Amino acid sequence: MKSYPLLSVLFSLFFFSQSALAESALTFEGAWIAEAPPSSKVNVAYMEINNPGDQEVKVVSATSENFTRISFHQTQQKNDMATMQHMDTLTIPAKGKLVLEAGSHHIMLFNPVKKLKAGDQVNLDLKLENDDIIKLVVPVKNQNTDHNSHDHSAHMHH
Ligand SMILES: [Cu+2]
Repeated sequence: MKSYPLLSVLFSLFFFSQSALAESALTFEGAWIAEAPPSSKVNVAYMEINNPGDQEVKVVSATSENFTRISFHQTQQKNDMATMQHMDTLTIPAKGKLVLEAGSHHIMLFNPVKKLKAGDQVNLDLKLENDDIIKLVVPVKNQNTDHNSHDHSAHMHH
């Protein structure tokens, strides 16, 4: 092995901390992933994203080593049916926040490599429009009975 890979890691770490300092970074509160029923092949992540900056910020994609695919959804109530709409980005308004919660915006995590249980921690990387990567460690928690009304396993996905 040459030293190149290590150097590039160090370089990107340096770059990441530089850009985090240079810009008004997003802050994340109360991030959690809901433990899914035994038969379910999806998990859902919730959090509050605050944007103290004076520019709108877009999260364009998310990745995790524990899931083969991640997308952004918004639940909408149509008549008596909750349907999920695919969102290309999570957009956090300038000096504002985006709340990801049951019945609203959420992050949909497909095909867990390892079945998650309450107490587990999941690495989740969010990529911004400017190519910055935000690395989150998100705890897995028991789903409240409230959230059972939004049963993702029953939904069709596009
Ligand atoms: Cu969804």
